[in-house]
Amino acid sequence: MGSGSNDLGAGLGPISLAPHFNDSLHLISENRSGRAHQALPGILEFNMKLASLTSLVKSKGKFPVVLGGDHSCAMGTWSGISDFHGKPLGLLWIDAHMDAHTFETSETGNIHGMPLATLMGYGDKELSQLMFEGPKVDPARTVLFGVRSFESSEAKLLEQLQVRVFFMGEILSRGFEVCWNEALAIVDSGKEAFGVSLDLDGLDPKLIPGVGTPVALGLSAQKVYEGLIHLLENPRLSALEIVEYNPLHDRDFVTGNYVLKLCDQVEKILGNRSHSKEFQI
Ligand SMILES: [Mn+2]
Repeated sequence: MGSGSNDLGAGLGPISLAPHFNDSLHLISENRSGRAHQALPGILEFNMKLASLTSLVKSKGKFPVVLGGDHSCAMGTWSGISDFHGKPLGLLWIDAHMDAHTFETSETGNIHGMPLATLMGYGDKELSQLMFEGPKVDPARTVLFGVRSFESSEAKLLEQLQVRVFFMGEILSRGFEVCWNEALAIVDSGKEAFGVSLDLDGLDPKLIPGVGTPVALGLSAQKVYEGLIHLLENPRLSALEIVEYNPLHDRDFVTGNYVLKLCDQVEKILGNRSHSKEFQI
C-alpha cells in the first residue's frame, strides 16, 4: 500500500521484504490510483481485501502479522480483526503522528494520516464502515505512544474521545518503562482482545531511517523491540501490524533487518501455537 502517502516508496516495503518469507506470506498491493482523495477507491478496495484476510487468518487460529505499506492499511487490518472478535478492540498505536485526521481536517488529504480516526468511526463513511458499521477500536482502550508531530484538529478529536496520548516529551521525562506499562494497562483490559500497530516512524530515525516521514527524537528501537517481544507472550494480543517501511530511505538495510528480526521472534514465539484454542472471545 503506497497510495495513502505522498511517497510511493512505502508501497515497496513489503515487496522488498517478500523474498525473506516463505509461502505463509500473502502479498496484496495498491499503488496506482493517485494521491489524496483520488486514492480513495483503490484504498477502499485494498482494505476490504485486507480485512477479509486478517479475519480469515484469525478464524484459522493463526496470529496475523501485517507488513505495510503506508499506515492506511491499518483500516483493513483492524476492521478484520475486530470483525473476528465481534467487538471493538484495544489498540496500542506507536507512531510519531496521530493519524487522526479526516478529509475535513487534513491539509494534505493523504489517507495514511486518517486511519485512527476512521477506525473509531470518524471520517469517510465507506472506510469507517468496512466489514460492519460502528467503531473497530474502543477509544477508552486506545493509546498513542511516541507522538511528536501533529495538528491541533486531530488532537482535538482524540481529546474529545478521551484517548490517552503519550507524547514523546512525557516518555522522555517519566521514562520509557513507566509509560509503556501504563499504556499497556489501558490497552489490555485483562479480558478482551487488543492489537499493536507499529508505525516505524515512531522510532528514532537516527537508528531506523527507512520511513517516509521521519521525525527527530523518537522512541528507542531497542526498548520497543523488547517491549513487543514480551507482549507476544500475552494471549490477548490478537495481531501485530508493522507499517511505513520505506526501503528507498533505508541505510544498510537496518530498518529492513529490524522488521525481519521482529517477524522472526513472532515465528519463534507464536509459530507453533494455535491461538484459537487458548483464547476465544
Ligand atoms: Mn502512522
